[in-house]
Amino acid sequence: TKDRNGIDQVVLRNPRGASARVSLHGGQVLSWRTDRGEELLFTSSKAIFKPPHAVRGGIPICFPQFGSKGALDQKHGFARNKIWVIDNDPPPLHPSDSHGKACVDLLLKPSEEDLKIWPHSFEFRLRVSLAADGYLTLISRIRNINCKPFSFSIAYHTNFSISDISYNNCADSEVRIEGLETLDYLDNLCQKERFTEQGDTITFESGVDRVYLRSPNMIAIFDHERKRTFVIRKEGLPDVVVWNPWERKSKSISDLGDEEYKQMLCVDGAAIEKPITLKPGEEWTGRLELSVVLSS
Ligand code: TA6
Repeated sequence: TKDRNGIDQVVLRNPRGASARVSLHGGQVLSWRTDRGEELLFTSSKAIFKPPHAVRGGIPICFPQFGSKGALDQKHGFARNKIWVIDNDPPPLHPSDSHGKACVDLLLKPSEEDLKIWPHSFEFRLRVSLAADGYLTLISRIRNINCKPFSFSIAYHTNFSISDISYNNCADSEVRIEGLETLDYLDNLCQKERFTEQGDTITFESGVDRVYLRSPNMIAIFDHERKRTFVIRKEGLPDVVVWNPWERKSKSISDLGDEEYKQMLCVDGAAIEKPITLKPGEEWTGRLELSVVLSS
């Protein structure tokens, strides 16, 4: 299918009726639905679907840099702003990564223009797959096809759709994250200073913009009100970004509605603190697997 700007999108469906929609704009997953048709990812009603704008919602891929820290002026790098292509002949992955799954393989290579601002030739292969049980998996393979090493950061900037996060005083509508307890984190709201998490779980009462370091490979987001638990499993992605802009910052983000921060929570599997270095010919693989448990 095509979006309203003529950009191709691929819809993955599993036999039970769960689905995922992937746009070639950014190689971005824009929708992930359960077999009951419930949308699990947040997309802003003000999202702009025209490159070079990045789409506010779903799972933008931040590459080759996260945030503004790095050689590029472009926040979060250029991968999310580019049109990717379908890779019809991807190098094989482990059979368990394809068997019984609906999947699409995408490819991003740097343009002449990209090479001027980031002079490193690479091939970024992304496989998005939807399994029979509704699990959504994103596997990134990044290869250095240059004659000198390069380093990069990466994040799957996942916008989860949640019930009202600002309501967390009421025990019934609590949104919380488990798996980040006792970890060190960098706080973007405090000059990237390093702190150690003290709480048992992470709950929300104001804006949060943090990079949790060296996290376990499984973390969970509990959404009490919606009776949903998202489970994030990851490999090769040691860090976890947690972001919610809250009320004041939302007003400064033009492609986010003033009240929409209540319905979103970004929790990213990422490799940020220690950039990944690839020698010529080397390839890195990072994997993110998302699932949801509905209890009702
Ligand atoms: O930590 C996440 C973050 O870097 C925040 O600072 C926030 O601005 C967010 O990403 C979204 O970035 P964007 O460029 O999409 O507005």
